[in-house]
Amino acid sequence: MIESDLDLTLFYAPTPNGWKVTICLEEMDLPYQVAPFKLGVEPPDGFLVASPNGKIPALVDRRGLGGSVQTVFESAAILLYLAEKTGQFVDPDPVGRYSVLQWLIWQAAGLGPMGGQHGHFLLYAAEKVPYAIRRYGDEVRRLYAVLDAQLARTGAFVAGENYSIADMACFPWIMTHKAQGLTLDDYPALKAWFALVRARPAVQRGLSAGGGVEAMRSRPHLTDSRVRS
Ligand SMILES: N[C@@H](CCC(=O)N[C@@H](CS)C(=O)NCC(=O)O)C(=O)O
Repeated sequence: MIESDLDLTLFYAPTPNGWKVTICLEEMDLPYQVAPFKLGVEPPDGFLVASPNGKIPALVDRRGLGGSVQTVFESAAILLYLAEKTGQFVDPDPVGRYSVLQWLIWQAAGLGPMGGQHGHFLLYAAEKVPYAIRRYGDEVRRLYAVLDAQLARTGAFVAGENYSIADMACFPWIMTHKAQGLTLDDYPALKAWFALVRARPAVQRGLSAGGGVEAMRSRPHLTDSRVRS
């Protein structure tokens, strides 16, 4: 395990699933260190213990539940873990809590994977597969419309009137809209929410964790969130 005086270590790469967690850590004002993970390269020490699925993000909390080391993988589980640890960004009452949980899981099971597949077939697949581009594209557009309607209903944030971990989960996947060939002009409530969330200082700090995308890709190194480059 990586030696540091910090309790929280995040195995991280600058991707939408990674940003969900750095945004959350910044919103909660929790000090953490970023253990860079270069996608497609030999994983760093301790990574597969924290993340048996072999994907980032994964969190190690040296002072976890009951005071012992806790590892958490899957970005939505990490957000929930941090929300419960700090008592922030998830409503304490059951109605509000389930609103947050539904939208958090909706993001993890729908918006994220469908956006990922659409991005892959649209931008990266060596072979152009029109059926796959159409299938995943249609589903991403449907999901954007679902989120737009929800935001029009709440008039504020994803799960209701309060900013929550559900917003932190959705935001990085809406950030990819241009790469997905979408315009937010088609989704007015989503567009307004996106501008509001993007302007949050903690969101900006979360997006530049580890020194930002360029630094992380060219010379990834262990980074302490208390020391900003
Ligand atoms: N459902 C997972 C998805 C994690 C995931 O797909 N991570 C990607 C980066 S965004 C990854 O680690 N890719 C590296 C690989 O597949 O080797 C989560 O939300 O944490």
